[in-house]
Amino acid sequence: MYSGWANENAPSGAKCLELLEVTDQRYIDAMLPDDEDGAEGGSPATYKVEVYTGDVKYAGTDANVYITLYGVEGDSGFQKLKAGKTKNLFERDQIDTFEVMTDHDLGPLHKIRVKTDGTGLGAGWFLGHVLVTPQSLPSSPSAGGGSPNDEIESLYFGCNQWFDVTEGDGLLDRELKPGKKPRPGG
Ligand SMILES: [Ca+2]
Repeated sequence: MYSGWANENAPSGAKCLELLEVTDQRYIDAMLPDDEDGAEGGSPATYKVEVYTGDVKYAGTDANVYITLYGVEGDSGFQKLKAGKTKNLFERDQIDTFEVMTDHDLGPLHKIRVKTDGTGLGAGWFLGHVLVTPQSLPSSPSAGGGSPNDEIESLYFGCNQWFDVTEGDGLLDRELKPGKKPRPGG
């Protein structure tokens, strides 16, 4: 019967079209990353973040701490500061070092935001300051493997305040601006 022949052909024709579309879409998707090469700020960046917990009684905390870096080219997003290995973070008079990674270079940083979730016993935290140092990317692994490039300037974000609902202004969320590192005895 002609109708049967026609009905059999129609779906297979449609299938062919679908396959073509899928192939097309995959082709386009595969091409997209290449097209983005010319886009601004496309390469990922890493920032070394050093957090100094103040030398004050009960300064340490076991609460979770989060950071956002703000640059002229965008922000890092809300990121939890966590250690690669198990370590008691954010204890009194202690420096904890982290890496914050972003999908593009943020440009000159003008602000950071630090926040704790206030969890755990004695959740209060006295933050001394935060140092942020943009890291140069290992574009070509060198044989020497020493320090990356020249010295890159660290940004000093002073705080010297509590992140504690029962201390000071009670804030658990602060924005810090870069400033001059106070000289000892100065
Ligand atoms: Ca701790």
